[in-house]
Amino acid sequence: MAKGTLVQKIIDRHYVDGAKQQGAVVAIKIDQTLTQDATGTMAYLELEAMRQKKVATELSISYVDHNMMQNGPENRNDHLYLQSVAAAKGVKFSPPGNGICHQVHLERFGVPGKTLLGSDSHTPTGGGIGMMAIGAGGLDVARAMAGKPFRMIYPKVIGVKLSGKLNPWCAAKDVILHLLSILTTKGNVGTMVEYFGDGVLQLSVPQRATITNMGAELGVTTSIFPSDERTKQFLTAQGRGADFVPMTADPDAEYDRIIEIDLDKIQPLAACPSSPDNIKTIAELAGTRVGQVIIGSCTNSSFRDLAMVASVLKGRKVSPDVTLAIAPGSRQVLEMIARNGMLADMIAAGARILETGCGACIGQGQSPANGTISVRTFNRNFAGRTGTKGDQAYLVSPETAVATALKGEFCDPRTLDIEYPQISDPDSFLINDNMIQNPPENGENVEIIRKETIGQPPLNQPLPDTIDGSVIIKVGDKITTDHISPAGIHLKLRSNIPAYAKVVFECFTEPGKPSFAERAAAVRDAGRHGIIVGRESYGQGSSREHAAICPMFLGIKAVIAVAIERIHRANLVNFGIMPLEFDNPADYDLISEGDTIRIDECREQLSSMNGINASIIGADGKPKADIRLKGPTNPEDVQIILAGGMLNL
Ligand code: MIC
Ligand code: SF4
Repeated sequence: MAKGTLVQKIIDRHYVDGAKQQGAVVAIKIDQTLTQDATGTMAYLELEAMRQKKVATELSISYVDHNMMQNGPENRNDHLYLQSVAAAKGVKFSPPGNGICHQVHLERFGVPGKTLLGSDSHTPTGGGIGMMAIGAGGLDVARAMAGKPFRMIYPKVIGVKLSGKLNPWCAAKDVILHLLSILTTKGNVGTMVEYFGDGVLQLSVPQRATITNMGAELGVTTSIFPSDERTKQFLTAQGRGADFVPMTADPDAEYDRIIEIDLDKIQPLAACPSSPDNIKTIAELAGTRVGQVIIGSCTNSSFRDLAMVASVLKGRKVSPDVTLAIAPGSRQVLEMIARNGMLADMIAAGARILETGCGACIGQGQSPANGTISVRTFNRNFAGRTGTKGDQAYLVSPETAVATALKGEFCDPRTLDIEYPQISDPDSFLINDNMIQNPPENGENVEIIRKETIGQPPLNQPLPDTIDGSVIIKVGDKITTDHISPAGIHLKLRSNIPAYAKVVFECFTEPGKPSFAERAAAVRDAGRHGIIVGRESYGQGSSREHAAICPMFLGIKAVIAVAIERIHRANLVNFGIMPLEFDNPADYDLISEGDTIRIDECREQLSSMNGINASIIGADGKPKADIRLKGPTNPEDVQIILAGGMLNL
């Protein structure tokens, strides 16, 4: 299946080795890489550990967009390290203030038909311009920078056939929210989504990028649009017409599943707390009071989005009951709206203008008040991600957000007595790359700046032969990497693993009781091993490898779950933690926190790739049950785990 698809064509062109067979592991060449600061410091430390003199890709770029609060010296220390290591290794550098990696990459660097690997889960934004753009952990990106191919599951391809045209006030965001209501956030590992059909031409590149960006929430490997006339227009307007390559699927392309979406039928939607697939129509929510509206993030802060918002705000006033904050996605967008007066219209209406960057999306500021509703144009509303415990975050389109900001309550924008501002992409964007720093031809003598908060990635021990594992925590479905390694105020600890490890699973710490980190460290220091037990879709969300590195540092040897998400699974392997899945999902119920999981001859069992026998022993020392677990089924993963992680290899 999947013959003649865009996905297949790009994989064929980049094929290195492996079986071109669904579910098998295939290795592809990576043309471009991107990193951002919150995952980037570890990625470049890992690249240094590989003793790689210079990157081997066509283009590698390091963005600073996540940690920009600079509360304390840590963030700026990271920036200086990133800036200097980029120069030393032949990597371009996009400093704080230049914009969110995905938005800037789309505008200035993305090329149709190329492969892009990024240490951020929303790297598939590049699919909007026809790239095969994939999010991965920092170590995988470091390997790609070193010229190594990227290994992934040869995907199943879901074809999404678009027809018709969006009605006024109905947005690209509503299309992807609609798709999330169909496919949900779980069960899509090993799949790619490819858009085709007449409706595609109705969407501009930034609209397509909104859709592929939030494809990350489906848990698919990536999403992709064809490269067509609209792509050419966009690239030409970015002064990059020469980068255009037409790329479409064959007319008789075979998809594994086809989902048809009629754009005419799309209506304004919201993802309700606290999962991107908890979808309701805005009409259902209309009238509910709202305390905060934020417009921005890599999903919805293009020139089109903000120009539409400014046009609605012009001459009007934000409701006194809400705060409206707006964060432009890139300096290009900010400079354009500043020069054409739209920024002034936003300010005059009462909007608070935030720095260009991730900011509130990753819980850096703008936490909502307790018990109030926050409406955001972002892509994730995982519990607590706003920085407020018990938060109620809703994800909507910029159209719904601005209407809601004016009314102070959920408002279906179609009910506004305002003419819909039809914004088309400009014929030419304002091009100013003067912040991008190009590396010197030979960076060998560049001094790499390492202030005291820049640590080293910790090394693991080879996998022991007997696992005497204590179940440190048992969690339920859809545990995200935000649960495991929270960001927000802790984001500044990303370069300091011992400090960051202290907050692993912080959201589950009960007052007065020892934290996960304390319990795990006690087990580790007693010479035993730690185990995490999860259910469906464990490790959803971000690409942060810290959600593997910190548990590894705390002595975790295995994650046992019903299903583990793609990027997190790869990160576990890279740091020598066994990703194990229950042969019989019902066995999940047999395990309690504090039980012992014993795996004898673990190295041999893992190497057999034939399943693993384990026994559960209750906290009272009595055997409870014997169970079967599924381990990795490809030899490379097994070798990495046996060695105690990729860096040991
Ligand atoms: C996110 O949106 O969760 C992040 C922050 O961009 C992460 C990366 C990180 O944790 O640094 C992601 O999406 O991969
Ligand atoms: Fe930044 Fe949010 Fe996009 Fe992640 S999802 S890259 S935090 S804007």
